[in-house]
Amino acid sequence: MPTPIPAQPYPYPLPATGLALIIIDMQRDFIEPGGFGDALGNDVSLLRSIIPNVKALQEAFRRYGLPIFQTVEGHLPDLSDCPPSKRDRGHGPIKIGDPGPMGRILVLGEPGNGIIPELAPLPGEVIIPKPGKGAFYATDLEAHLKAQGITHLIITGVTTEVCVQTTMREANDRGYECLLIEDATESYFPAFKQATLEMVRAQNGIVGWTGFTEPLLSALALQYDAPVVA
Ligand code: TIU
Repeated sequence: MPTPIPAQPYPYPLPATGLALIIIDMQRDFIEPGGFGDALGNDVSLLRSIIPNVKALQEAFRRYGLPIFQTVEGHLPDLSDCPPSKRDRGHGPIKIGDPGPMGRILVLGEPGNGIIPELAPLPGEVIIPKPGKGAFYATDLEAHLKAQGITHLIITGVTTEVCVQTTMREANDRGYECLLIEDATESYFPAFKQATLEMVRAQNGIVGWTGFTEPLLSALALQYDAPVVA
């Protein structure tokens, strides 16, 4: 039986099985100075506030043996998976593939492409490299989810209106029940974050649900912490 947990537009049915945590693009490129986010002209310090909540969710999912999928946005060194339109967009002085303070901008395997140390995956945890904004486009995420019988996704990460929203819409169209965690997702643009939250839950949850970290942690503890038998 699913456990209903507080969410908008109505309680989210936390399932007994089939749940996974998705952490989108918590990589140095977007969160630290000198990366892609910075090159696009953004104040990257705005994204740091969610790190403790994403970490708390990551630790809870680890504790309960539930799957965690982290993504990183990045391209092959020869940029064969980067459309010229994406490289040219932004008209900034530094483009994808150019050298930067954390290695080549948005190239897989470069220091800037690494997940921030606070959220570093453990050996064996899945990292999905993705060339697009959505985590389903040109990746094997869906194959992983199907292989593990996942039906419900807890969605976190950055940035809310770009890679997070695109991923949530892709997941929703594929039939996944998605809960976006308000205080575990962030944007360079507070108004865009707010608009995304409202768009997701409008029309009785046209794209899914929005909720907060703490009620989810409490529900997970109730559901998965084994009762102590005297
Ligand atoms: N620029 C921006 O807000 N985001 C991205 O380019 N990628 C992600 O959202 N990960």
